[in-house]
Amino acid sequence: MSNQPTGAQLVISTLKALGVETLFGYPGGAIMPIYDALAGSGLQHILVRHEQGAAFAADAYARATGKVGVCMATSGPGATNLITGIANAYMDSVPLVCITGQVGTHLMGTDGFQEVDILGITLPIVKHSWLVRDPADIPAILAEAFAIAQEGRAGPVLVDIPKDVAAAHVITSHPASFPAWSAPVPDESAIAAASALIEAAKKPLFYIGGGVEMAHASQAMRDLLARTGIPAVSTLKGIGTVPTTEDLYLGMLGMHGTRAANIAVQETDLLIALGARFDDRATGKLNAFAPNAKVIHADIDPAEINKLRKAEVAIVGDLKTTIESLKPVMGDIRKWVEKCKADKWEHRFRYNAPGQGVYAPGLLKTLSEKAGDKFIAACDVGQHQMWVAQHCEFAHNRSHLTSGGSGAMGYGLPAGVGAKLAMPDHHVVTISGDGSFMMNIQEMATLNRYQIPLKIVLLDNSSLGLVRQWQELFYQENYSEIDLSDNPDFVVVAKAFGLDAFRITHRHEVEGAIDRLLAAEGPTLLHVLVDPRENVWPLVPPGASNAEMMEERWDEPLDSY
Ligand SMILES: Cc1ncc(C[n+]2csc(CCOP(=O)(O)OP(=O)(O)O)c2C)c(N)n1
Repeated sequence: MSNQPTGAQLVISTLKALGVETLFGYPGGAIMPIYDALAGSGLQHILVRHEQGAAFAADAYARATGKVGVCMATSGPGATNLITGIANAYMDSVPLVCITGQVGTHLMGTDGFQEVDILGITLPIVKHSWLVRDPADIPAILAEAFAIAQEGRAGPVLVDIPKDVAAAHVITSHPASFPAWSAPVPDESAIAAASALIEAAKKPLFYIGGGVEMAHASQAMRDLLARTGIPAVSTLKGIGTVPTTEDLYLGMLGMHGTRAANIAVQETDLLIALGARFDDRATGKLNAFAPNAKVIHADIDPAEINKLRKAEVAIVGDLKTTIESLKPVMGDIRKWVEKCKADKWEHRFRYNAPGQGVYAPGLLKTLSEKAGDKFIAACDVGQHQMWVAQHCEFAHNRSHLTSGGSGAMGYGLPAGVGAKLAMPDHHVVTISGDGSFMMNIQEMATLNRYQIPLKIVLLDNSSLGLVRQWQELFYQENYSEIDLSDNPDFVVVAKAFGLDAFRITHRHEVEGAIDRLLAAEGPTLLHVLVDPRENVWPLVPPGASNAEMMEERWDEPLDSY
């Protein structure tokens, strides 16, 4: 037996050298040499129960920490099970390194057992990918993979390693280094042009996207807000970049945005887009979006500039530097700011819903208030996700983890696993719907195995609520395949997985239940029965302009929940 390391051993030692502490995965035939090298290595490997869970958990780990997430899977079905998670990270620009086993090189191209061309399949949803042919290349390839995942606009990369390459002994390996990358410095003349536009604007507005936090620029953004006094709206991914309680923050814009945010976008004369990509959920009908505004667009990715909306001034480069460099001498915008604040107050959410049933928006508001500054929400996809975006308070950045671009149901539970491991001293809560929860329900076993004290709030409306809402509003109440009234008893299921679990059905139980949930020591599920007819408001109908928001109408006077 050679004293030289195998390719697999190099994978493990290089991951450690690159600073990896935790990774998520699931073993199988083609990746066995790597799992063999992993045992006893000191790396914390979390054995999830489905590879999709590994990718989502690694994604949330990356979002919560700002580091690179790492996941592993075997060839064939193991690798394809990662795909939804890879696409999710790609859409939301999350740095993720995915390592897949591949069948031996002599079997590649023969339709060998568990062979799939994962490089080919993932081509449109990765920043870069490698098929390793020589084990000596492993350190250099992994170093490059980590660099590419993080640099510029972050995203997922894939390293596919055939079994024989992993098993082979290496004679000499290339060092694990990759030239340091530094973000392009924004052009000074563009910064000056932007400052001039801001100085001249009567109704400027910040449009904060997820890119600000990805650039580690949240504090700079908070300072810029304080320095200029310009109101701000955010995208779904931008939530938490500035505290949601901040006076100048008007809320999320777009389809389920706040009325104040959408009014401000309609009226602004200068939209300052920072790390935002003019996604259709944010803009609504594009040619009616910010109709009176000039646009300043700052982004690390030049491909975003002028993609959907022409920018008067484009600033390509590191967003942190851009935001810190913007130092306009502000004109008098007091009237505009007062108007925005008045709209925010006038159109504030109300929580006095009729009836005694649990009102989900009120519950979520109470949850975030009780969890306080250490609250981190890992959301699933549906009505509950939009309610979290609308009604929860987020005091710090990286606290709102959601599948924004891809909208992948099943994200919430594994994302909670990843986030709680990353931030053990925070109140990490997965907020899920009954449909979404079922998609990765098996990860409760992961919580139990490692006794990860994640808290789960399951908002159960016995249906695919968001789809039901659209069918009600836009398909003449033709309810097609959205009924989940034959759900299992989730409290029993959670207990069978080893979690503590309890249920509430009435409004008066909310406070006590949240206190109990947050105080619980182990992984705990709170099952909440909510009214299946409840809808998310406001709503910009598909294809409409953000000015055309549909609203809920209540007759009772407005008071607090
Ligand atoms: C993997 C996946 N499949 C389908 C959809 C389409 N979809 C979006 S929301 C939704 C319903 C979600 O239901 P649930 O998780 O119960 O949440 P609710 O809307 O009831 O809060 C569906 C089916 C999706 N986003 N992701």
